[in-house]
Amino acid sequence: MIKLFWCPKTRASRILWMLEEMGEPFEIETLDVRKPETKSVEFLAASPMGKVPAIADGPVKIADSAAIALYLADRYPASALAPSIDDPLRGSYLYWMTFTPGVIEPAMAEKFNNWKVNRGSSGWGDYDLMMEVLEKGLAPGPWLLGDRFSAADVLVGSSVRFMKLFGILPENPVLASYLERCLARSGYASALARDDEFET
Ligand SMILES: N[C@@H](CCC(=O)N[C@@H](CS)C(=O)NCC(=O)O)C(=O)O
Repeated sequence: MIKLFWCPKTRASRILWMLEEMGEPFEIETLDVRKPETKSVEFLAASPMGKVPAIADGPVKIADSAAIALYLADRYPASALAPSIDDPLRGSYLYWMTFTPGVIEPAMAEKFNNWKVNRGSSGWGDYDLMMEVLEKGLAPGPWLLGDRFSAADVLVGSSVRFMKLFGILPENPVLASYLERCLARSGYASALARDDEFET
């Protein structure tokens, strides 16, 4: 059975959402990333940096939201969260699957730390360019791949929620309605409800 290494109010909520969308059986090992003594040997084998989320699925042990989401969507195709390899949507899917770790998260760090970056030479462009491209990608809707909800929406939707939580999401009807659609999914609602059960 898939095991999710999870800590409340962290990026682990993304993979809990993903698992809820998939409908495959899974179990959760709860830890507190701030308390090293709660990090099991199995968790550290899955997550070399000691970061959540991580999963164990039989012999497969991996960390990092995007790597995990890519793995799960392909490994469990019945969940229909990834276009197949010969589907024309596959390219766009892969682009958006790497947008969170490769573009959104560095751009968030830029914003928080007030870095001055050169849009042309920084791999993520800059925060404003990231927002522009994100909004353009979401504008046709309802999902990044049009009518088709995918694992890319789990990664990007959760990143949009984090940006809102941290007060760096611009007021924008496209972003706001996308976030609303994500939050209305029962899988996301139950993943976030679990966060609320824990005091941190
Ligand atoms: N790129 C990773 C980042 C994971 C990450 O930084 N997780 C934080 C919690 S949101 C963590 O585990 N921090 C604890 C630590 O670094 O010790 C992903 O997207 O999964």
